[in-house]
Amino acid sequence: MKDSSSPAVSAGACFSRRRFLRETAALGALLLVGGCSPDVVGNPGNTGLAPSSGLTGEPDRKIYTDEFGDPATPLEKIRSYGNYYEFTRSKVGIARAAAHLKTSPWQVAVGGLVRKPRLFDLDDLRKLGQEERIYRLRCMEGWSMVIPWQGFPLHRLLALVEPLPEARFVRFEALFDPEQMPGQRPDAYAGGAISPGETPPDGNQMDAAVAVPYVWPYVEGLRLDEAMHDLTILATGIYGEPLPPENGAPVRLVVPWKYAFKSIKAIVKIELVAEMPLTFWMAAMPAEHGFYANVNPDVPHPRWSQGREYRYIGQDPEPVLPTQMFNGYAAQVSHLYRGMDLRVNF
Ligand SMILES: Nc1nc2c(c(=O)[nH]1)N[C@H]1C(S)=C(S)[C@@H](COP(=O)(O)O)O[C@H]1N2
Ligand SMILES: [Mo]
Repeated sequence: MKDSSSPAVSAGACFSRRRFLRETAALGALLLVGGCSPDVVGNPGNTGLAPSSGLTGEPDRKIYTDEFGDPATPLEKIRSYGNYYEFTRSKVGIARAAAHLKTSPWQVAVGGLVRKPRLFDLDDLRKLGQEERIYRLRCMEGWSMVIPWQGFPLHRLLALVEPLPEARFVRFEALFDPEQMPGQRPDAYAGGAISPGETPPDGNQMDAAVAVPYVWPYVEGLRLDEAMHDLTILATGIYGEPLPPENGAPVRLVVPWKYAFKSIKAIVKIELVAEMPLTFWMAAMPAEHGFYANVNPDVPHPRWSQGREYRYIGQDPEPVLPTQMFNGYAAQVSHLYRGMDLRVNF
């Protein structure tokens, strides 16, 4: 990754100073640190949700932070920057491109190696829960966000269909509908013709040199134990509102310790399988996308370092933070990979 400009670095330093102060704050003390982002109040040792201090001038506004006290990305930013190749290879303008996606009625077919295959409609899914989970989402390209999702743990759905003993992996499939999704049409990205919009923060133009023959639909996969982990959710909302089309409506996967391409949007099918599924990105660019895709600052991407990330919180410049092992969820998930070589299983 290219060196960031000095303003970005100093914003990052400011950011970590705030984190340091927060972590060393007296127990239970409400901490207000000016200078960096004055309207953000950290909440040490919290559940991700801080009560409003009343000092911001908006007494009842709910303040969202992750478990480190890092502020959530504003909804406008979450909606206006991302990846959704079914619509475009641009990282901006996805909201407009996806605005008319028909997300209701919708069904998710859950089957394969299960005792009780079943169709879930949106009501069935909503009944599985609307918990709030504030997670960091770290894209392989070197940017990240903090997103307050609503959803439910995937294990709740898997328990209902009763996986058979032979089931070792879970395969997810997104919607295939070229009429609605222009990126799925045969000529969509022919000849490397793309409309890049904005380049990733490190200046790399993803895919610019490659006319990749994408194989639709978008497919992702998890090992069964990863799928059963309580951090793994199916999300149906953001910031208390239904998921916007551009962020994967009506239902998407969120696996916070893995690079964000694992968090597949617009899911229509979930299958329990015996073999490791071939994912969309493994098929398209195998040298750059492994099956595991755990966030790991020590294993560089073939074209850039993964040691740092731009944290998008709507500041100019955005802060630069050190990327953490398993995206900061190591205590919860590292046991899943004990004894594995994470360079080989990238
Ligand atoms: N179906 C589908 N899911 C997808 C993608 C996609 O192109 N299609 N892109 C992935 C990538 S690379 C990223 S970074 C995240 C972006 O999610 P966001 O736009 O909600 O931030 O979605 C992931 N899920
Ligand atoms: Mo991504």
